[in-house]
Order: sequence, then structure tokens, then C-alpha cells
Amino acid sequence: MDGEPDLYIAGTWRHASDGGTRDIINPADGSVAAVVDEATPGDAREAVAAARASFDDGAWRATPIAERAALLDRIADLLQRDKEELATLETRDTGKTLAESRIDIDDVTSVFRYYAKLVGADGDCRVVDVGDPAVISRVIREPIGVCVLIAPWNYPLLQMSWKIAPALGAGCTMVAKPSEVTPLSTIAFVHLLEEAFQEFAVPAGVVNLVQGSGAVLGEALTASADVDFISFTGGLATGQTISKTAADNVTKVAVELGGKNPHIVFADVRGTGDGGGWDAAGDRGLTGVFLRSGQVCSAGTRLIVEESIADEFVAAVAARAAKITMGDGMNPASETGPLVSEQHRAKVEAYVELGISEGATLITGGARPTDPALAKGSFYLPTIFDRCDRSMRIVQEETFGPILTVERFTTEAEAIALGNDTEYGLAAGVRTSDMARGERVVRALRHGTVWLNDFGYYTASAEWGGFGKSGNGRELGPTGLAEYQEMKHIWHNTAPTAAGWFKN
Ligand code: TXE
Repeated sequence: MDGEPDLYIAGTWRHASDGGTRDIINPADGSVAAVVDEATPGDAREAVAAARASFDDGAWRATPIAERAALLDRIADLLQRDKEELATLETRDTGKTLAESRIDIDDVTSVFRYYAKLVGADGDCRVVDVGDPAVISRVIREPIGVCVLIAPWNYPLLQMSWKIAPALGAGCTMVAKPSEVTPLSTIAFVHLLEEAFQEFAVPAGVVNLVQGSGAVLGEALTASADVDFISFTGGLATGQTISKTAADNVTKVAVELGGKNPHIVFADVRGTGDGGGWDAAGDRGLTGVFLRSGQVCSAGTRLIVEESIADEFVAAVAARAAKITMGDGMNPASETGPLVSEQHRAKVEAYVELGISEGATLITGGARPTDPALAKGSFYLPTIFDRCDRSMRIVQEETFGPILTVERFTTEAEAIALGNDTEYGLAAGVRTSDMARGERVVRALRHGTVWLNDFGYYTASAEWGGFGKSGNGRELGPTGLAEYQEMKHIWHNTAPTAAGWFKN
């Protein structure tokens, strides 16, 4: 960053081999937040080769599990020590508020703590009875090998931590590539890792870091026969490209590709029962989509409301949406920041134009803010479209911006059908005070996470991932570790005999 080398390959920091750099823009005011090295495909190939050599050397995967667990715990300690620095970088880079960035760093810490415990507790072995007392049969887990970890720009360090923590815990080696839009926190984090690695004498090449354009580096990272596993979080089109490329080498791929997440609200939220009532439902409907200006893969962008309360409910949410305080994430008064870039705002604006042309009713937002203090940033007002239906692209496609669409239903069956009528399937929310109905609906919804009378939460110990085109594979939880492991069945005959099948 800013003249210091930013690529970390085989345990050495270096500049890009062609001297290339990229300006990293602060989306709150359009200023240059930092200048970072931009890797070439050759640099990316070297990073993969370094990870391969380090894995094949065998020293890292032979490290005792307890030591790997202690390393993860140490990384968690250092994350807390450097929390303010990392959170500030995240805010400058993504535009999110400092309060959110601090929560992100706490969440990153929890991920490392969780995998420290899980890895340490994992016996790694299942004994199988094959019906012959002379045979010792066991199934063990081994690290999958060289991993390529590609992260997006909305939760740069958090998404990367969901990959690096289990990969390290499993004994893999890796090449990490953050989004070229938001590499700053990951660069700082790899410096932190280096400090922990020195304390634990981790061999060179276990973690390698390149940053730069995915389109330019993609092939070097995903078409290599030296790569055993690719974990990708990002857009659907990129996930499809990576999956196709990886297929040539039959490389395992796990992809998390976003969502178009329904938030179903039944009329009985008026009650005071378990549903938490009207205000909580409206508040979660608002926060579920406008937190981080909708740049969240699990954002509740489709509000599906029972017809009898729809007018009043939507009016209440819209009134609050219009009062959200936008501003620079470093200003404690800001409730939400800008979109991540000018290009992304242009995409969101195109979706708003589309919604209008498709005949949806714009009831709030639909424009840039007029406050001159926000003129240099890529801000966009919280926007709500009422009277939407499933034929509209704004209801089907991920806009990844502060756009809420409203659909209405009259029966439970209709609500379920609407909730499942998406090619995605990452997350969904259900609001009701009727717990029997709540249980029926959450079970009927085909989504990876379903919240009943809540919205947006996750925890390191529960799996995260999607049905349908939201992706395949899971992150977090025990499955998030298993993705980085191969299973090996060892059949040991302690009293060898000839098979005697062939007579001559
Ligand atoms: O994502 P990309 P973009 C969605 C959201 C957004 C859309 C596009 O709808 O509007 O995706 O965003 C790297 N080979 N999500 O264009 O391109 C890239 O450098 C290898 C959902 O920013 O998918 C970055 O590191 N890598 C999402 C990462 O892929 C490639 C979060 C993601 O970028 C590559 C963000 C290639 N050919 C956006 N091309 C979520 N699931 O949470 C790009 N990359």
C-alpha cells in the first residue's frame, strides 16, 4: 500500500512484476484511499506454484492439530489488537459505517475462535467395522491441498475469513485474492498473519496473496491443475465462469453467489405474540434491506406482505426509509454509507429505471440524495417499489442496492409459492405470531437460511450457503471445515492372506 509491496508470495512481500498499481477509491468522497500493487497473471501463477510447493513439502499439513488450533487463536488475539486499524481500512475502502466495520472485525475474530475450537476438538478419525477382526478400517480426514480463495467487496475481510480460517485449520495452503475494489483490509490482515506465522514457525508459502482484476487473474488462479479447491464468493456470472473453467481439471469448487431474498410478513404481526408485533416486523423489514444500502447477499429485498395489512405496513416502512441518515462511514451520525463504487451505483440506477419501465410503483427514493455534502460520494437513496410481481426483472434479479420490491399475497400457500419463486435460494425471513404456521412456512421455503421472526443474523457455528443458483457448498460450521478436507479410507489387514480367486 502506498509504495510498500502488497503481493505476498512464498513468504516474501513484493511489487507486481510489471510495476502495475491500482488506485483504491473511497466511495464516500471519490478520493484515492490508497494505491496498491496490481498482480499480473504471471504473479498469480507464481503464487499458485508457491502454495503447491509448500503443500507438497508436507511440513504444514504435518503440523500437530493442536498447534494449528493455537495459531488460529493467536490470529484472533491479533485481530482484536488491530481492530481499529482494520475497521478503519474497511470503512475507507467499502464506505460502510465504522460501527459496522467494527462488528465485522469482531465477527472475523469469532470465525477464527470457532475454527480454533473445532479443529482442536476434531478427532479426525472414524473406525469402521468391516466384519473381519484382522482388519483395522478407519476413515480419516486430510487437507484437500492447494486452495484458491476469491472474495467480493461487500464484506471483504469477513468473507475472506470464512475461507482462510478453515483452510488454515485443515492444513491447506492457499492463494487469497480479495476484490480489486476493496483489497486494503486483506493486505493488512496478511501482515498480521505473517506476524503470527513467525511466532509459530509456519513455513513459507502457506498463505499467498495477490490482488488485481478477476478477469485478468482468473485463468491463472482457476484453470491450474495445481489447484485442488476453489472457494468463491461473488456474482452469479463469475461463479458460472469459474465453475466451467475448473471443470477441465475436475477441481472442486464451492460458490456463494448472492440471492434475491424474500421476507414474508403475515397480517397477524399485529398481535403481541411471538411475532414481536408490528413495530419489530417493520423495523426488520427496513433493516433487512437498507443496512449497508442493500449490498448484502442475504438482504431482504423482496417484501412479501399479506394484502390486508400491505398498504399500512409498506407506508410505515417507507416513512422510515425516507429518514435514514446517509453519510461518510467515518461520521458516527451516519446510519448507512455510499454504494461501493460509481460503477455499482450506475448498475443500481439502471435497475431503478427498469423498475419504472416495468410498471412498478415508486413510492420513495429512486434518486441520488440532494445533500451537497454527499455529492462526491456514490450515494443512493433507499428506494421502494410497490405493486411488483414476479414477471418483473427487479423482482427476479439481484440488484445489490437499496431497492425494496413489494409483492402481496392472500393465502399461506401463495406466500410460500412466492417465496420459492426465485432461481436463487440463499436466505428468507418469515414474520408471524402463529408459531404453527411459522414452522410450516420455514420448512416449506427452499433457502439455505430461514429466519423466523428475525432477519439477517448468522453465526460462525451454523452453515451458510444457498439452494439453487445461490451456489453450492457451505461455509461456516463443521461443513465449512469439511470443504477443505478430503476423506481417506485406510484398510489395514493385520493378518494378510492370499485372495485365492484365480486358480493358476
Ligand atoms: O462481482 P464479481 P462484481 C453480486 C452483486 C453484484 C454482482 C457483480 O449482484 O452486483 O455480483 O459484482 C473476482 N475469475 N455480488 O462484479 O465479478 C473479482 O475480482 C476469477 C454478490 O463485483 O463476481 C472479485 O474478487 N475471479 C456477492 C470476485 O471475483 C474473478 C458479493 C467477485 O467479483 C473473475 C458481491 C474471474 N473470471 C457481488 N471475475 C455475494 N455473493 O455476496 C471476477 N473475479
